[in-house]
Amino acid sequence: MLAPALFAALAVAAGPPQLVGTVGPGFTISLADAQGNRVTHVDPGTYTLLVHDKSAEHDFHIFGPGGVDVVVTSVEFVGDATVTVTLVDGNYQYQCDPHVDQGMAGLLSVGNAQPPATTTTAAPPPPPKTTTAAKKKPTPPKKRRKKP
Ligand SMILES: [Cu+2]
Repeated sequence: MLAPALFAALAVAAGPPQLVGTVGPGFTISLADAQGNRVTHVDPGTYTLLVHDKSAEHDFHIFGPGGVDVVVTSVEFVGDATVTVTLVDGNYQYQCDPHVDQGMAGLLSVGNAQPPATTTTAAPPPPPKTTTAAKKKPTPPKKRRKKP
């Protein structure tokens, strides 16, 4: 039972470390390591970035310090694409350009950089449960005037 672990250890020793981006098929974008664990921070260095683009409606764009500004997969593209990126200290953002406003973006901090306090992927905490304030409604965006 020890042999598979040994082979795995040998396999990861070769080449630059890999990052794996996934975009689609829904309105989701993510970044993981080669083992599939979500990544929000890495050490500075050169990485192979493999992107699985599962939709013709999304792209995968990463940008940040050190001149990194790469559209790895275009909006129309569906499939896998690989680029090599050299990451330096700082914060990088990866996003789907057409759908940033819908939350299709994530942050990757590198080296000594601290990620900003806000995240785009975390859901807001649920409102406190109350039984008496249930009738309170937010103000409607536009007022309607009734004409007699
Ligand atoms: Cu998109």
